[in-house]
Amino acid sequence: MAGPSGKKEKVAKAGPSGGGGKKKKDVKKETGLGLSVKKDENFGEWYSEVCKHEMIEYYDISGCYILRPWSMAIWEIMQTFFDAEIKKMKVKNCYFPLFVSPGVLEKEKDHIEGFAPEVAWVTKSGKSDLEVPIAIRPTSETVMYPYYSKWIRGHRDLPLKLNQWCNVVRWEFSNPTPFIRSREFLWQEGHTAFATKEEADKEVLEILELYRRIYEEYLAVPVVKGMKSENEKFAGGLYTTSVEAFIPNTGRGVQGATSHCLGQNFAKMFEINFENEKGETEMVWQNSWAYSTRTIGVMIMTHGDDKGLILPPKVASVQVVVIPVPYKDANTQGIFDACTATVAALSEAGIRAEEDLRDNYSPGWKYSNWEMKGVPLRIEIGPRDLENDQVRTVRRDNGVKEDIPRGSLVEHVKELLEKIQANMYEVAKQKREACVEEIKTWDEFIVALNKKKLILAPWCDEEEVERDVKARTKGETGAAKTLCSPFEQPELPEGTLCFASGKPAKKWTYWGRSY
Ligand code: 87F
Repeated sequence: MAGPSGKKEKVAKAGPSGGGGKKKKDVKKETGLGLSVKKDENFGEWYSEVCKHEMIEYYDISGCYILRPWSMAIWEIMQTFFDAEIKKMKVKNCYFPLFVSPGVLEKEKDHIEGFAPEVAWVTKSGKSDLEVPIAIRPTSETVMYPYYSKWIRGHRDLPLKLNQWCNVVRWEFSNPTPFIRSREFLWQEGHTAFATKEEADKEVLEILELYRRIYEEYLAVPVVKGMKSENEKFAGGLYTTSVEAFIPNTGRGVQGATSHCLGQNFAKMFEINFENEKGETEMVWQNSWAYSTRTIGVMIMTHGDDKGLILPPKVASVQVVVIPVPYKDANTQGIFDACTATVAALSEAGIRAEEDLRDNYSPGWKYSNWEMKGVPLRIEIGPRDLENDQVRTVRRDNGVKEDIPRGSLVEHVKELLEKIQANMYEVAKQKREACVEEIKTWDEFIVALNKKKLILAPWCDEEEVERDVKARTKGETGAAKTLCSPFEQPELPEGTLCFASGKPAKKWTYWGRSY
């Protein structure tokens, strides 16, 4: 693949209006710029190509990916937001070791059972076998909770609210996908302990709201907040809440983040007890919650188009790219200076702006390159703009061009970035809404499933029935399962029956295939 490291062109052959040099087609032929597949035609290939445009690099171990600065910057922006929010909730950061001794892992045997094949082990140091193999954390319950037991003694030690930002390893075997399913990924895991269930319940929803905000306010991805079914909840916990996204192109749901109430299960296992005000011994109530770099994959899938990535302004490390459009013997230095001054003015106002003054690429090449990388707003400055004391803005989300006076540059750009952020969310939401189908019967369910719909169905909420639906829909593309029961429930008229069992329905639940 030829990126900027591929063939290079001579400088600038653009028209004075900043039309962008050579025709797009020619640029593509000469430099290999542009994607080779369309999002609608081969989604998998499209996704992988888009990711390679500086978000990730493939690695020589299957399922492992290099996060390049372009994606790491997005992670850091989300991290800054979330970290500040949990600190307001009095959560403290800490760091526990990467390695887990087999003893404690065993302790959680019942819950780990299904996960066991995914646990990676260190068995050697140099050429000699370790006396006892050591597991690599797939999650840190068993790493942390023995110390919770040690640190929590009385009611004054509660609540204990810890979080860690770290990597985890899960040796998955189903098809790895950058960000969405990788064998090592970055996340935060919060683990909290309370004296009462009420406090725990309240925190579960506070954290879930932060996850919704990451998706909707930062990544411009609409999500549904809801409750996981008994089959789909974290087996070690009491109940699991999640935010669920949906990818229209593949018709798959994707679990965006989870916030669990663990109840007292782990307290029992790890003997995490405290003495209450009356001097009686009680078990703590625990929660755990996490979101991971999967968020970035969901964002890419949601917004990208046939030109490449589209980054929401709030998470873009470069929000505005400024490109000079020199023309023949026009005042090239003046144009370059105007670009530098524009970046300086934007940066001064807290907007993340960068100029692209490279002299070995044409403006047209640069346009395509920054479009591919998803920069939300492009500013072009050519001779005519200089004359008129204006700049040209081009939106990445809808291609709309506008000439704005340099005098009101900052206000205009701020407003445009806000509009882009809002529009990206609205467009994504409309696309998702167009996929939602409310059904009542099994036949309708199957038709909707084959049409890649996000299915909202009345359900009896029985584990056996969900297992049955899975079995009946098993096929090449994976079985259908529940995604969540939305907290916002449509009205369920008296006498409504479950679409799958014919028993009285208890709630509306989202169903679909999923990642
Ligand atoms: C894979 C291998 C071993 C998921 C695993 O969601 C264990 C596990 O326990 C495992 N995959 N899980 C569930 C993780 C639950 C929970 N942990 C803390 C979270 C949030 C953060």
